[in-house]
Amino acid sequence: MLPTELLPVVSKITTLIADSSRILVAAHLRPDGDATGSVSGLVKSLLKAGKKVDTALLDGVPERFAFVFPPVELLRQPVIDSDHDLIIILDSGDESRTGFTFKRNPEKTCLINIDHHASNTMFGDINYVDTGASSACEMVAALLHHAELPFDSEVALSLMLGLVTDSRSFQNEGIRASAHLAAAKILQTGVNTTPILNLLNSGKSETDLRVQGFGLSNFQLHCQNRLATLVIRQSDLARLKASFGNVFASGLFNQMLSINETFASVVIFEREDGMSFCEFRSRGGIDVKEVAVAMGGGGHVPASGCSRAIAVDDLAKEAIELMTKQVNNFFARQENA
Ligand SMILES: [Mn+2]
Repeated sequence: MLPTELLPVVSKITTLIADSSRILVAAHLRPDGDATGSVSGLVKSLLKAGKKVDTALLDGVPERFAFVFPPVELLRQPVIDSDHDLIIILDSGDESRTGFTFKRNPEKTCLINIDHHASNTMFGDINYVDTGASSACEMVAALLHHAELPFDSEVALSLMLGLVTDSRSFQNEGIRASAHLAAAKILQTGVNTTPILNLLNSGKSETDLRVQGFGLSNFQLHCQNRLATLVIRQSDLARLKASFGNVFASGLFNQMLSINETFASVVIFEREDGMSFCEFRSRGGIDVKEVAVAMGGGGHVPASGCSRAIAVDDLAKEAIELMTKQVNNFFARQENA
């Protein structure tokens, strides 16, 4: 389940967990299925192993993922004075993505970074970073398996959530056998995956679908249809009686790539407080992370994002310009190769 070159680091983490009694587990702001699943899966396993565990998610657990979360109280204060033996940060390319400031004595408290983002800054004392992994959940599954930590159907439910959401149901390009081996390990526990299937297949609200309809009627194509772009302003959301969260839940980010000629997309949208967001997606190897990083964000080669406190139309102009260049350069290189 684990690439051979990662065995030493995972063995090191195994020893550190065995030698620790108080562990803090955290993940990124606006937790997605993978952040929620990896945190809750690891926390459940560590609790079952008899560890004292603190769980930190600054934005809390999204309602729709709450069914995987154990009944623990979350730490939500922005500055955490940590005297834990270990801090484990999951699914975060950088420590700042957690939204927390961890005050720790590095002599006493070791920081472990477990992540699969290509933009990871290796911010941990120990970095278990596997950019070929489908999800942080796949990596936690490999760790629990290797460390022989508790891995029952409750742990499995959490890990399945991030495995299927981050891999888009195993449809991502370059998905490895290890993702399927993690799924096998999860299913071997006898976990009932019906709640996850319901979430994937019937998890949208009426408003999510109205926002999806708006997006499908208003996207634009550029670069000989290779690039799809969509801007959703607060005025559009107000007319649909929708909010910022409905854009994430609409499925639009990936749907732009279902056009057979389209290889990259960007959706630019606005939150109630004026913060503006971009979500980039691609297929065929176009690197959208480069664009996201240039705009102050991060992520993966095929899926990245950024957010800035500027007007949505200004962010859209910049994003569309940079994406146009990225797509044109990619195809120019292909044609010259
Ligand atoms: Mn992830």
